[in-house]
Amino acid sequence: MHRFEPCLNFIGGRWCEPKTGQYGDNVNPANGEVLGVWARSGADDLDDAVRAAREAQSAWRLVPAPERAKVLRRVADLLRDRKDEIAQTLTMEMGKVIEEARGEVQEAIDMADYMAGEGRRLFGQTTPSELPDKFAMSVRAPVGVVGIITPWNFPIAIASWKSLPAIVAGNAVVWKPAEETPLTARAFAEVYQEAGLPAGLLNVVFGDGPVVGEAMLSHPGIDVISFTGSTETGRHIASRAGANLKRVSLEMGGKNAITVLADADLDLAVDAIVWSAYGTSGQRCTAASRVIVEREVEEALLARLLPRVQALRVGDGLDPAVQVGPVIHEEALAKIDRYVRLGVDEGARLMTGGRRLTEGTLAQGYYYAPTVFAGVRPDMRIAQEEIFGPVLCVMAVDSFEDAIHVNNGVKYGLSASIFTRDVNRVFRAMRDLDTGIVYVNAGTTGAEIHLPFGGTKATGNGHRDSGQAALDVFTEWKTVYVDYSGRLQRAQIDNN
Ligand code: UN1
Repeated sequence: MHRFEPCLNFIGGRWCEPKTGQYGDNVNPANGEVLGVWARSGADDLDDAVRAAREAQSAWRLVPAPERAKVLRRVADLLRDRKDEIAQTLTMEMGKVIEEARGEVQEAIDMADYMAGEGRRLFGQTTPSELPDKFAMSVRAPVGVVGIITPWNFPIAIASWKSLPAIVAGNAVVWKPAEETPLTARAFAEVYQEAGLPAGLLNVVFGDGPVVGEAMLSHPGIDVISFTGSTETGRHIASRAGANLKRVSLEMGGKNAITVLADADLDLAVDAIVWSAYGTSGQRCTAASRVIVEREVEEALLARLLPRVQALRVGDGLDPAVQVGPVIHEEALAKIDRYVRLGVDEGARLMTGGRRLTEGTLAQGYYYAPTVFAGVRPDMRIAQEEIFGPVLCVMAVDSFEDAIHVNNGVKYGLSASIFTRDVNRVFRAMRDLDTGIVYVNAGTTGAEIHLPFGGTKATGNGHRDSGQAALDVFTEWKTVYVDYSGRLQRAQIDNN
């Protein structure tokens, strides 16, 4: 017997077994326990979900947005009631420490509150017409059915970023959650159900990326795909969905750096580095995996940083004393370790960590020691590629200009941070750092839900999650001209 009931698909308001009859295991990364199973669905299950979504959306688009928003308000309230319970489940299946899990559920609550407010905005634009007695405006129309594909590292926050704006804007959603975090997905779907979201507006199809995800990309009943995950998968999604003329919004990898200039408050910078590099065991797309430090303070920074990293308590995230949980699974552990070996081979100096932790009960889970490399050169692979684990590369530079150059010298462009007390450099950095998010005197993590979230270069494709910008993913601009002159007015006739 498993601790949890099987995670079934949620289609057309009903919980249903997958037509394949197959299931996959949900494993607790803290101790290897199989918590339960999830439906390993096939393309037929997806088909049912899309059909339910299309039907439900044809009525939902006619419901006034302030009425739609009432459901979101109840979603927020139910999430508030269940915050602890959902956070516990999230920690159990994903591994992040409990206070971060609570923070993540709070992110979803905030998004529900924020997007509920959007029900009374969804602002369009009115514009003067070139012609007399004519009115011109552009309004936001729903796109139809939105396919969302979400990762395991923020199983409820990212799902909330995508589903809530989609639904308030009048769309229906077909959601493929990550295989690793089905319980959190189910809990979120239950909240939607109990909040009174009409059947078919949120459908959950559990399954593997190559089966369910792939079927979403070519399904004619899905209008938009919103994806968060690896750049490799995102690239594939973009090309497949592009061939089918679907709009695609992609949030992908990062290789985020914290720059520490010589005039910085070093203690503050160290606090931020520890939090941004090792929070969520480094498994955030916004995690800091590089520190770019002006050479004259490198020694002083390392002297403060290393003891702090060594003192981090690693263990099961349900223990409130633990600061760093496990990584998601064995393959992640192996990948992180391969990068660490590579870093050593490339000539970087391993200062601390660099190994799997197997002491006592840690052996049953997937734990990696918080790791610091120093003497890293910007062209090393460990300084260029996303590791997605608790590994930090420290690089020394000789000037502010070099720091910006090194920050920008990677293929990704999500988040960047700079520590300095020089206001001129703050504004220069704001202008010249080429990422979608810039922090000044704060770490690279901690984006707030009412501002646009996303990145440049290989991190994104120009769209943004969160904030008002999210609405651009889930709506079409519809331009409307109303001529009240009572006669035919021909535009673009030049008779001067
Ligand atoms: C992610 O890692 O995919 O800014 C999202 C942050 C969080 C979101 C991270 N609010 O770190």
